Amino acid sequence: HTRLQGDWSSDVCSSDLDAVGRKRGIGNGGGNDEREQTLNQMLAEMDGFGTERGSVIVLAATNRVDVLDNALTRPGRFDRVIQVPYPDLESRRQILQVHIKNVQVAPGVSIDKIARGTPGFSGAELENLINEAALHTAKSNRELLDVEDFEFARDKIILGAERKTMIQSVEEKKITAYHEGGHALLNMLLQNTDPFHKVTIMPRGRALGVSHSLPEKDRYSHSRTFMTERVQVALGGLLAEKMIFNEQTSGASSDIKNATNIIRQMVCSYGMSDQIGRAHV
Ligand code: NHX
Ligand code: ZN
Repeated sequence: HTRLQGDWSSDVCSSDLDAVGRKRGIGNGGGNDEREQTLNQMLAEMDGFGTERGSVIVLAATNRVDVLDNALTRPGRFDRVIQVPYPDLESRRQILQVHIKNVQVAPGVSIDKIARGTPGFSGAELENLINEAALHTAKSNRELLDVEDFEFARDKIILGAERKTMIQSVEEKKITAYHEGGHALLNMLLQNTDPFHKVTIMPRGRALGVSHSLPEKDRYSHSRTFMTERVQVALGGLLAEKMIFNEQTSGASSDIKNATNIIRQMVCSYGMSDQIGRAHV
């Protein structure tokens, strides 16, 4: 959020920079004079006009640098640009540590495990995770947030709400169970995968079931072996369906997409194909 301090008109003290600072003159609904005036004045003040030089400090934040007016991002306007990436493993630990002080957790709850299971979560999402876990605890009239509460909260945030009223036949549940079992087995059998975490056939959001692994550390590059094994795990669900039922279902679409994306990257971006670089027509 934007914090405008000093002599800046006192009624604008907190807003999103992308609301005020959106590119001018490209028909953002039209008749947005007030916003343009605000932006123009802000630009002028940032240049040091209209106030004593140096008395206006503009601190702003945005997730949409791409929509900001060019005049705002030009050199001389903001002196410092600080990128705030999604928190890495250690940062997630520290963020969780901060928010977890507000609740009481049961023995056995490992901040490290929660942090490992939440790659790509923002600080706000981590805070939300603890809130959702606390709600789950409160709903069952308990006081201490346990491991299961955190699992529940994470699954809800990643996959969506449980679909408790969804009626499935035993046969459908069996297909899902074998499908997830296929992922799980390959995850455990292969040597270079992230450690297996859990499977569930509780339908959530669009998913009938999922299989989870837990990364032990942040990865900044992936080996060919790791990527190949990821593809094998992704295809393990469909493989199990075929082996057990001699049949397949449409549900494997996200796995196929996933596997295809990894393979495409391996071939097209990382040169991990035997063919690349050779003369082949
Ligand atoms: C449907 N869902 O859409 C039903 C409800 C093969 C046992 N008719 O691979 O749930 O079939 O290992 C992101 C997340 C498509 C994108 C979930 C795109 C789910 C999930 C379809 C298990 N687990 N498939 C899986 C599954 C489905 C789907 C998604 C997605 C199934 C499979 C969904
Ligand atoms: Zn699957």
